[in-house]
Amino acid sequence: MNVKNYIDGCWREGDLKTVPVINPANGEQIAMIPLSTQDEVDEAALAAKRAQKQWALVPAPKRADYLYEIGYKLKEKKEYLAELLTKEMGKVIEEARGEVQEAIDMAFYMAGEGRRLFGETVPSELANKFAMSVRTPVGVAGLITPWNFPIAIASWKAFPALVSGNTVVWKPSNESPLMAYEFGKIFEEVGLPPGVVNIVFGAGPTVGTAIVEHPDISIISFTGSNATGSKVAELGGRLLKKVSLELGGKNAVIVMDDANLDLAVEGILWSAFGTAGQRCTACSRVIVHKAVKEEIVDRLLKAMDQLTIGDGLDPKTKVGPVVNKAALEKINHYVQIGKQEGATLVRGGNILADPPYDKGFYFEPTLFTDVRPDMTIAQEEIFGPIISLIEVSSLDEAIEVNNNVKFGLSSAIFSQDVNTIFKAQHLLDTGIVYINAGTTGAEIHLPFGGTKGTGNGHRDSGQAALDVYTEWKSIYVDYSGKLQRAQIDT
Ligand code: UN1
Repeated sequence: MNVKNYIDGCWREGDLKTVPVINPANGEQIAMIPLSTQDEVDEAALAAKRAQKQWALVPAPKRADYLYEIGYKLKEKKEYLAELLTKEMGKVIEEARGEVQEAIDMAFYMAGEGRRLFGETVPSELANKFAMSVRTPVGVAGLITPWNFPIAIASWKAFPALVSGNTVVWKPSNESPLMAYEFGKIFEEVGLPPGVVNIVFGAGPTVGTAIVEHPDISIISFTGSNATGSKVAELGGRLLKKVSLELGGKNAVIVMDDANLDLAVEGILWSAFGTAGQRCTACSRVIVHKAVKEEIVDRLLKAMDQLTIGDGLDPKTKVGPVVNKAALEKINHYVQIGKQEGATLVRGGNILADPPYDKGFYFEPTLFTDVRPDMTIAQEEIFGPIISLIEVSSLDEAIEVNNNVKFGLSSAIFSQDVNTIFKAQHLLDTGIVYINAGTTGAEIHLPFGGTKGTGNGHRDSGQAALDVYTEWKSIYVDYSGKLQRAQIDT
């Protein structure tokens, strides 16, 4: 597969350098993608800017009609897309289907917004004057999306941007660019006007930076690492752009002494080892009440022994590969740090291959116990199948440990006591809280995002996403026939 940029409604070949896309399950090359330059970003931004004027004039319900068509196409191609998604980033096929479904749901949900982009009417303080506020598009949206959810996260950003009248310049990740390529084909098939969505493939430092810096791109929406996110914030901030960031997590599952332990173990397993731990919502810490610690460790070990590791296309596989060699090495590095810091490695901890690790990037599901809350493995995002288990003596201590990290994306608590549950949902300081479920599994019609180092206050998904891609315009209509002045006594 030879992937091309999609700019102004055309597939652009150019004579750009190319890089391979590798299937992380077996090291095979599955496609080549171009490494674009500033020129391609300039062309895409120009096309997007030109198209935006017209697109904003299309009534929102008509813009939404394109999203319905995109949703139907995604549905039609669901199985094909899911398989390709597994091949490009490694997640197991069941999860890949779920991810494509997330994009389908988002298409229909945001299409519904086309008839519901509500503003407000507000009573004026003056007689014979009408006041209202309406949403207007920001302009051209620059979307920079990650490899771990290449179609879902793109849909969280592109669909609200489009329905509210923005056009898009999108840089997908080089690790999993094929969903973007397929998306481009769908945009073409449904007849989305040229320039409304432009897709530019390439390296972050070149293409990403060019998007963030481009004077015609007014809003940047980025999901990815904290290191890159703060660069995006700095650059975008200096240029006074609207910047929406979804960054890392250090999500915990709390297991209280009255928890349903079968359920808790299932929840931990799914959230820690699903997607090989490569979700920003993945469970990376288990904070367990001392009364049930031994029991939880025993049960987790038994359950971990049942996990089949392998190619995600095999329906028996429960844990697929991690995305690339660098990820393997990073995860391995954290395991070594955990051991050095004195945590007890009770299961896993190994790369399942020999150097140079180029035949599939597999890491054993890993469990550390005796982890102290201040250890590096309990503080930093690892993005791999590693659980750090921390013992506590009370709900208050569990909440404090949960909150005492720089991130604030997702948290979960297993308990059957109504007071514990209500206190926890109130005091856990993350943007997403689960009661009696793991830390993953956000639904598309609720706000998605986190507090503290996880972002900068914006949210993907749900109605909240519209706030990212629209500005409020306040409109006053004075029909008194005289000059009335607000705030001035007459
Ligand atoms: C992410 O890991 O970046 O809630 C997104 C979940 C998914 C989305 C995760 N629906 O785990």
